[in-house]
Amino acid sequence: NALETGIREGLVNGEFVPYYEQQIDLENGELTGFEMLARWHSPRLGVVAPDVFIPIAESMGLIAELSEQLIEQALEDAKEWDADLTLSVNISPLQFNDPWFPQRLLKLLVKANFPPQRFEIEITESCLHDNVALVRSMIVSLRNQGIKVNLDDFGTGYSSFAQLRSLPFDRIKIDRSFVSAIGREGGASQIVNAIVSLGQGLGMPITAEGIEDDETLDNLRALGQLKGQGYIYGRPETIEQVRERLEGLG
Ligand code: G
Ligand code: G
Ligand code: G
Ligand code: MN
Ligand code: NA
Repeated sequence: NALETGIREGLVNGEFVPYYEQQIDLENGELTGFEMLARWHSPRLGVVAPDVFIPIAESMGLIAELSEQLIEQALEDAKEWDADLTLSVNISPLQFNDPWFPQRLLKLLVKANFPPQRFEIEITESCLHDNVALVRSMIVSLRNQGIKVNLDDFGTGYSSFAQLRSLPFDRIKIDRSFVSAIGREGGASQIVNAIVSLGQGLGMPITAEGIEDDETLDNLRALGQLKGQGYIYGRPETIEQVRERLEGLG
């Protein structure tokens, strides 16, 4: 399989590159940090999206190696940023369900001399299996190291309210399918509103993903104190573009 060979070679040749998407405090418009999004700069295929290569890397048993390579690069990048900016990374369920995952992550942070308090992971509802106690102990052990654990793509999976209540997430990210439907589909803003209330009740702040226009932004700002991200602030950028952006901010 040509893709599998390409991924193996890409790992050896350092072809996997972190891109960064801004995360914004919607109250004051200030940058709070970046979400790292993987891209593959394949010599044969050009820039390949993670939807294509992540599932293959997972099936090849290479996802942890790939992810850790990207995290190492991202930590070196993020060390140059202002000390109040966070780095957030997406974690595959296969990585998250490795009992050694918290220790592997900590090892990367120590090696890079990066403060765990500025580091966040994003896991999806597919990480939350029936063994709630096990998932909980995983989250607790990460948080005890200072790492924040955010629930990504909320609303698209099957996580129950019971799970949410017993799992100590730092933050909930509303899936962009709900955000982009605000102002277009009846009911979407009610759903987003309900998730915001849920987050307030659980003491979990909310990030809205996939904000593309001013109207959606205004609607979200009226709902409460949210963080947000999306194309309205720009596309995911290379580290060179991020550096220029940060220099522009002074
Ligand atoms: O960047 P883009 O919107 O194309 O990302 C598509 C999907 O790939 C998203 O669901 C995103 O969370 C996921 N993704 C991006 N980078 C990584 C990564 O480093 N690891 C994992 N597991 N998923 C990632
Ligand atoms: O209070 P609770 O039982 O949900 O806490 C679970 C674990 O998470 C505890 O071990 C505690 O130290 C840790 N924890 C509680 N609140 C925070 C927090 O705000 N940030 C971080 N990083 N960890 C926390
Ligand atoms: O699953 P996750 O939330 O990690 O996915 C992030 C993905 O969403 C990335 O591939 C990123 O490129 C994409 N994305 C980020 N902002 C927007 C947006 O405003 N609109 C759309 N359509 N996609 C976005
Ligand atoms: Mn994400
Ligand atoms: Na998402």
